[in-house]
Amino acid sequence: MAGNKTFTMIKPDAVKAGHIGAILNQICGAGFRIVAMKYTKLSAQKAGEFYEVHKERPFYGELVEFMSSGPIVAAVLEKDNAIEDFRKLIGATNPAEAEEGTIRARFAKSIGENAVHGADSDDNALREASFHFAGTEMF
Ligand code: 3AN
Repeated sequence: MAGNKTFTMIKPDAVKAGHIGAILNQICGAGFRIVAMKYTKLSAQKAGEFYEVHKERPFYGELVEFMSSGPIVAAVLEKDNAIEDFRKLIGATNPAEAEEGTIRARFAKSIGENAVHGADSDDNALREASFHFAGTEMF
């Protein structure tokens, strides 16, 4: 899936606030095709595994607790230059610094509760997609 796919999650804060439809609309309107999608909830253990790369960071515990606090939407998306274009579409990690009109500027509350996740490399997109989806669930 190198090059043209990315992985995203609509996080518990945005789901709780009722923004699933608006966020998916913005993603599809920006030219991304949905390859796989699931409405699910991570256990604390699964969230811990997903964010294992951040294990040493001071916010790891808070991140795991938040990401397992409610349902999420997980999805694999396809578009040319997917990783970079999706990162641009969602905006900076801290919504206060996110460019106007980006998903985080529109829907995120704080650096911790920032509405959406976007994979930051082809390798991570592949790892994250396989974490959530079997090959038979991607189309
Ligand atoms: P991004 O999601 O923009 O790639 P990362 O990889 O630096 O950002 O951080 C992963 C996730 O960890 C972020 N999406 C956010 O939910 C959380 N996070 C990052 N920095 C902080 C922080 N200073 N305090 C609390 N949570 C944070």
